[in-house]
Amino acid sequence: MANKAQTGGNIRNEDIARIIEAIGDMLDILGENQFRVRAHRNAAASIRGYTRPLFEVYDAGGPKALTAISGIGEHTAKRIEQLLVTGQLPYYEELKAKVPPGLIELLNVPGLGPKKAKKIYDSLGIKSLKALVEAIEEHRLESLPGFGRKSEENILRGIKQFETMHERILLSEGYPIAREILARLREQPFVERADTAGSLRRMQETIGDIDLLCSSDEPANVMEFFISMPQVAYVLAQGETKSSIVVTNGLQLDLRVVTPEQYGAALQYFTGSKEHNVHLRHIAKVRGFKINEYGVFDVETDQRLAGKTEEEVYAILDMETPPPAIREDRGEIEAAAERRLPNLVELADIKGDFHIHTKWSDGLNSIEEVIAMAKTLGYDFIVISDHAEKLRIAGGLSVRELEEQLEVIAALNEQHADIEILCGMEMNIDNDGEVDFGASVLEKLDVVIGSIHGGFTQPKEKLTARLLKALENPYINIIGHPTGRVLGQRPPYDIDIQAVFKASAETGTFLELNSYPNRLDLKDDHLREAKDVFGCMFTIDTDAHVAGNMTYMEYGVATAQRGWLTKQDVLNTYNMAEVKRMLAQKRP
Ligand code: DGT
Ligand code: CA
Ligand code: CA
Ligand code: ZN
Repeated sequence: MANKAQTGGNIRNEDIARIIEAIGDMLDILGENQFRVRAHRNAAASIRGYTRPLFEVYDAGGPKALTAISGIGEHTAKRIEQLLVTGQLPYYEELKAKVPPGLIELLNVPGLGPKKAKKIYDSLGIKSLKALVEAIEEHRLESLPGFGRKSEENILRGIKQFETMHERILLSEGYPIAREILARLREQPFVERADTAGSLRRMQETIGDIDLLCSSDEPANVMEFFISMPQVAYVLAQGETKSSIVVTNGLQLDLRVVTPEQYGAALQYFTGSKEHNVHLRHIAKVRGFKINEYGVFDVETDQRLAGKTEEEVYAILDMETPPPAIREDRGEIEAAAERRLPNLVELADIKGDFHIHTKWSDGLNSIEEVIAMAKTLGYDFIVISDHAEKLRIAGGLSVRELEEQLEVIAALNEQHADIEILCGMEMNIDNDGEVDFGASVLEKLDVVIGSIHGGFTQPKEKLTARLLKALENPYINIIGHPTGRVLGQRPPYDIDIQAVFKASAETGTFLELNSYPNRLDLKDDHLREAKDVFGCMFTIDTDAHVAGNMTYMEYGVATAQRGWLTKQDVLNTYNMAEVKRMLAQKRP
């Protein structure tokens, strides 16, 4: 049995991948065997794409379990083990000592490989990101052989990406702990009300920090409780009504305490967004009111008019209360004043999930385990949608394997009367817009997803043509993760998105809102445009490769809300008979 991962046990896959990748880069710089260099890069890519935390894999099965992950050999597994158990990797430290620190800093820039980094370092003596930005601004890189205006732009973009990647975290990295701490706060007798605020309450895809708010008549008790919670790693600041802590996974949380009388005004203010608040303040001013985190006041008499609840704050301005997810000053204030706020889709409306992988391809769980999870989520249906054979790296199914899966699913449907299991597949849209299987196979499936998994850097026309061709395929019901972005890692591919929306609406093809927290693709603004301008319809899918990640639906629904989607816009909210009827409409 493996040692329980201790010190380093909560290292994220992304951080492990970054270290393994850095090892490969340093080996490259040191002129080591290219085979070893590539092996490290492959392992890093594989870890990045792996959804289950490696520390869990390791806890369950030791280093041997790690080698089951593609790209991870025995050597790498041992190193990961070392990292997980001790939080240290001496081999990595050793390599770092051989490479100048300035060069290591340059290696952090996405898209700047070791060869180019070394050239910049050696020829121009640039030893930091700051110096690199300056050199680009002065166009000093252009003089280097193999560099030009274009590569300067690319490097600058890489630096920006690196910086934003480190300023903000994914919503999913902060949300669970915020919710956990909120629940603890609400249990305390001296806490009257407590909520999240800021970008986390608005469920923005990335957040700068975690804002919490509570009301109490005993602020000292609240502060004392907050800084003594077991999750606290250290206390950054402790005040009478505001404290900041860092929790064990490195995130910062701020808690403010206000009086019960002020709570609504404070919650409104600290929820933001800033743009929403600025607009609201303007409306208040026109009416002779002043609005701030303490309440709404009459400017002339200074009399306090509202502030105990958020509803009260909006009501005094003659408005309905807009749901936090849409408080971005993008029309919600007008809608609230005209009493035509959208009836946003909610998690409770979701009756199923259209995009789930199992161990038949690159998922981790069996179909039975997926069914069990679906039942705990209260679903009426699920779609098993594994990859097909052309996506070999994802263990895609051959026609024969698919036929076998169809039989297995039919048998499972016999056993489970309370849930319907649909057989779908995720087709890979190739460079010509063709997919793995033709009509004779696809017609056997209940649902077909078409997604792009490669060729991301092709010209706009080519990428768009691939998607348009797939949209015209009468068997493809859903376009998976339509823009291909991966937050902090990969920009969306360059497509004519409006042409895709138009074709989606015309062909009756649903657009996926992929709930995976680093995808959330389509994003909020795109959802709204696709709906309002083109009349598209959507599915909210998790693309879970681990049954536990089917709970990511919550992030998808939040993003749908941010895109102003209602129940009617989302296929997963319809009952099975309606879903089948709507899917059948595209079939020949
Ligand atoms: P973040 O943390 O960057 O993801 O974004 P937020 O929206 O959470 O911003 P944060 O944490 O700086 O402040 C929380 C809320 O407080 C913000 O959404 C609105 C409010 N707020 C902060 N600064 C200002 C300000 O200067 N004016 C107004 N009207 N509201 C502000
Ligand atoms: Ca914030
Ligand atoms: Ca804040
Ligand atoms: Zn998928």
